[in-house]
Amino acid sequence: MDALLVEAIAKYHSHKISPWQCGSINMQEIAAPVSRIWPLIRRFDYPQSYKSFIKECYVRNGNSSAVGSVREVQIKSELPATTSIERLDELDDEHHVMRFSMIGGDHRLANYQSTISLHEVSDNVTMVIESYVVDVPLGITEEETCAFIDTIIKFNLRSLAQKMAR
Ligand code: A9S
Repeated sequence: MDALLVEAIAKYHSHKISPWQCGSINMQEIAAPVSRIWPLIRRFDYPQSYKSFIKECYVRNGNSSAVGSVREVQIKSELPATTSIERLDELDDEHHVMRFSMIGGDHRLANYQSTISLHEVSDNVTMVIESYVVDVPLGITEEETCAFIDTIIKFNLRSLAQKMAR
């Protein structure tokens, strides 16, 4: 793997995973410059621009790009959950890194913490890296938990890639 990506993973995606948690890293190469992708990623108030499972999103305290902002995500009806309450933990416009946590909602992803970072691989190719840590819910295994979340993240990142290809 490219030395740049190894460094990025070490720097931004090396979460401490407690014994009751699991985590993983997903990557998606997108044929677009960081300058076209980052404006979509950084919109904490508008995740539905590329996240297909989200119907609506409301930011509670108005300023959506301030660390500490809380959003209420309304999930599409065909999914097992209806809402997720999420907090913006970091938004780094210089290094193109964003972190958020799930702090509530009627889903089973307790203490989900996600980091997404963008890396220019060449002048028109960006590598998107997304990692997470989450508590393993009672009744399902670590592998099943990560498989479920990886499927959603891969779907979101493919949607983003398709949106950029248009
Ligand atoms: O939104 C993300 O970036 C990541 C995930 C894993 C979102 C998951 C989800 O929105 C569903 C897709 C509805 C699945 C939540 C919060 C709970 C689920 O069960």
